[in-house]
Amino acid sequence: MQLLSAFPLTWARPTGPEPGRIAASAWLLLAAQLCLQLSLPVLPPRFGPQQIRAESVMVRRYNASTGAAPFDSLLVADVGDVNVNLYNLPDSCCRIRQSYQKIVASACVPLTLGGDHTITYPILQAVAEKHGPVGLVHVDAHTDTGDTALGEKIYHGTPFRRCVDEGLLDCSRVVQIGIRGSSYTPDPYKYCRDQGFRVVPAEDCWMKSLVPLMGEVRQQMGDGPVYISFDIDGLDPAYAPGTGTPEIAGLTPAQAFEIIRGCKGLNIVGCDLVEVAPIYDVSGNTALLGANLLFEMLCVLPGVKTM
Ligand SMILES: [Mn+2]
Repeated sequence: MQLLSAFPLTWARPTGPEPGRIAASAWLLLAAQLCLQLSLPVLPPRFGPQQIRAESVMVRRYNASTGAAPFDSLLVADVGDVNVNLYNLPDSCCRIRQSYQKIVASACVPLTLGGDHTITYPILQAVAEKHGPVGLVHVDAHTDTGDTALGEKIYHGTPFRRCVDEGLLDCSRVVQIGIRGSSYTPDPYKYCRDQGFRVVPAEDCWMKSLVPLMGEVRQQMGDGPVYISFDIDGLDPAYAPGTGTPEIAGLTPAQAFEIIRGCKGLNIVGCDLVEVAPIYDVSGNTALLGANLLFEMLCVLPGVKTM
């Protein structure tokens, strides 16, 4: 049995830290709740983890569709939030990296609730330090490979460029699915392709099953370590309006299930679900979707038995 043990972390809320609290909800693993005081467009996702937790009460023990029984197979714990520095983004990344270094050192596979997509960068620093450069299944409307914004190297549009800079990705084992929308440059995917990433635009996903695509992705990933980073804006805003940078004509929830279920059998070493921004969807449906996608990720982790 793979051990996913509870790990004491401090608990950060927008209203101030309560050191030492470990949330008691049953199944979610970790929230890196990145609060960005200085970058207004990405402020809203800081409330994502708590709303995903709230909606996760509707998620049950077994996956009736796939037969996966994660709670009969793994020790699953919500280990609370990573404490971040509200006034310093680089220091927040440092704190996230240090927290995840402890988590991966204790043989946990972290599933992270976001939060701003920036968090994937320090998480992958810790994950790659343990496992070496990782393959990446990245679902998103955007490639998140920008270089800078207003001169800043760290924000939610740059995490995967920073990961490439630091050698954290096995670039021939990177796939980006659902990419679309208007861009700042005439060929926005050039950087990704130059690195060896496979870019799958949303147009290539429209009105079709993604089961064949995932067969190719499993071949691409091979036996090496794989990280899944799922930006909720990869889905169409009709299904997931609660996000800061929506793009029309995106993936459907059924396609999201096909992508995640298609990762079964891979050597998954971590996952995240990011960019849920509750203020844009007070109904909670986006967060409910996020909670279910995290459950699907839990169901495809190595060691999960089927009924
Ligand atoms: Mn993103």
